[in-house]
Amino acid sequence: MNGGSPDEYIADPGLAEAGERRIQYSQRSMPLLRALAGRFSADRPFDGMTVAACLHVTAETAVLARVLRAGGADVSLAASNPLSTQDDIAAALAVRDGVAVFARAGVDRRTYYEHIALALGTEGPDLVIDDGGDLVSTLHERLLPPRARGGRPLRTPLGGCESTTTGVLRLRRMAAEGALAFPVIAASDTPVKRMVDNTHGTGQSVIDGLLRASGVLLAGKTVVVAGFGSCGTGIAECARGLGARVLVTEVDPVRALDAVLRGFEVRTLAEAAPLGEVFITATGSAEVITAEHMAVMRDGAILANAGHFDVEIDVRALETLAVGVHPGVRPHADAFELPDGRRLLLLAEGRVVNLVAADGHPPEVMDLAFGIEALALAWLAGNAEKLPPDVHPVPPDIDAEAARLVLATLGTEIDSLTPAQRAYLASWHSGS
Ligand code: RBV
Repeated sequence: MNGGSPDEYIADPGLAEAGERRIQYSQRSMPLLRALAGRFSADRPFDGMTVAACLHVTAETAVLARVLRAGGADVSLAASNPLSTQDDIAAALAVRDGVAVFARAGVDRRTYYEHIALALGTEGPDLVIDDGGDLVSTLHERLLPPRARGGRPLRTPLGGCESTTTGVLRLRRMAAEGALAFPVIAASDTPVKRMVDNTHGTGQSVIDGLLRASGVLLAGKTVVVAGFGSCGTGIAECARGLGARVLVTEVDPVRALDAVLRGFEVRTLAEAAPLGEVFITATGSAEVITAEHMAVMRDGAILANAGHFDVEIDVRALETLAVGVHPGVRPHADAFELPDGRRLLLLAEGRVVNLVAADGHPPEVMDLAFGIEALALAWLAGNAEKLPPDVHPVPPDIDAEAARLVLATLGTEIDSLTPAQRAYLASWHSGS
């Protein structure tokens, strides 16, 4: 769908073999996507279609790209974060699979957006799969002719899928303004994705990134988790599982109560700032940890962000406060020296720590998350024209189908309702 040679936009095509080994390794733990590859190569739901993806370029994403290819799609892929690309995986997809990959680890902001624009091709894709909303917003800017340049507008895609909560919130704001031009399915809102991906996937992989980057012992440490949504819950539980004392901060009274009832200490961030030894933001909001908090933090405090965008920790404030910076004290860890001699350690430049300092979610998690998205995209390929341009839930059958397929591969059987139970549940007559 694009004219560029695939090698031009990736770091090193020579890494393809190393990438292939890791893709194969992940694929072994992705039974749902393996089953879908078989189904899609028979049904070819995407025959003749182009799919533009903006996702973290990981081994699991590569398995998804192959499933889409098996279904007949022409696939292009840009990164959904400038630091999360795994260059060996980008090489394997570009060299071995004919996927048009525009992704290199460590690109600047301009190149990041150029790569997304390239992934959209010259005509525009039929379907999109996004993570955070950068591809969909870039695409919208190019649906109308850029008058100054006199360029040709892209055609409107049939539909798309959004992977993450931050992206869904952004799309809802677009839809509310009447700016969304095509239907998008909010994959991150399904119960299965929330449970498996947000809670368990984020919980484990954020701790993985924190440990790899800082090497800290969590047992006995005071860990502050800002935000107790489905991601923050998983992070708090995992940190507690490793023996940390976990303080939670929230703005939502229901979530705060949930945290209290699960045995966490709920504090304001101002209260928690001088107590915490590790801070992890997972709010999806901006300006959560600010100069005011940094001013009272303990020497050696570690700051990490798990949110999609790098806006939760005020990195600029930290740079301004610091009298000295020691970059790379460990991979993905920079120490900031404050005028009074305290040092604060910032991980992954304040970007999403589980994907920058670790490998992201484990394959078992992404199997379900991407399985749901692959099924949703195939459904859109046949049904998108019936949907108005808005944010739509994943059709409920898809969640159940994904769970059923995974249970089948595990050899786990479940009961079904008897006719008597079905009649009971359908009636309002019988009480006690
Ligand atoms: N995520 N992808 C991976 N291993 O490919 N790990 C995490 C991976 C996704 C996750 O599903 C969520 O939608 C998003 O990254 C957060 O940016």
